[in-house]
Amino acid sequence: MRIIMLGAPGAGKGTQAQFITERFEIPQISTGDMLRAARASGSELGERVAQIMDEGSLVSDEIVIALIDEQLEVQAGAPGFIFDGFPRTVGQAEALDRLLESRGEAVNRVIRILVDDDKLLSRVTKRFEEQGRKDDNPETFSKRLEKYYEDTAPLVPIYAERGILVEVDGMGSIEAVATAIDAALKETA
Ligand code: B4P
Repeated sequence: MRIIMLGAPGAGKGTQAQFITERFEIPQISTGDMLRAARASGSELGERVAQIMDEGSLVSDEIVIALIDEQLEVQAGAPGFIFDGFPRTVGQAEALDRLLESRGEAVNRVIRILVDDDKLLSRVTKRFEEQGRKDDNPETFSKRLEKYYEDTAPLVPIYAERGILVEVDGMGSIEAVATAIDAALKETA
């Protein structure tokens, strides 16, 4: 099973990917986590991505695709993957198709978590107050949301046309959303 978590920043992609990882026993590949690890390492790459993330922009396709390629090698033999926060652009989606195809694999499901903009802002603002993640400050968040609509939302019709898109209401509690995803995955299995 190869699953993509799709949704606006703060929709709960990472939160829900953790539940799916446990249920299907497949690894979670989070580009956000990988990029945060790169910046924490203090490497030259880390310094470059830190600036991009803090201003609410997307890290270049080239960097992100290289990270994914590396992870697919590291995790070769896994029964599937959950891609959390990737792909975020049409270029990334095309690269993922190529990477999987070269391994005789393909994406099986795309779970789109739907949350209103106001709710996204309140969740991310809460995390900003609690954890101080720089890209969660309200001003940067509106830039991230803009980038989502510009660069990531165009993926929705692409996956819908393939018949692998599953849409889930993400407005409820974490548990309610997890239950809805579980039901949607069962229904489309
Ligand atoms: P990510 O780490 O992917 O961050 P995100 O979009 O904000 O998070 P997500 O939707 O996973 O929300 P979460 O579960 O954390 O990306 C960060 C940055 O990295 C990007 O802006 C970009 O710069 C860069 N990046 C990452 N991938 C990239 C790529 N492929 N290409 C280019 N750049 C890339 O939930 C958010 C908060 O809401 C949490 O505090 C959570 O507890 C809460 N929450 C979740 N679900 C809830 C619910 N149902 N009810 C109440 N609260 C909930």
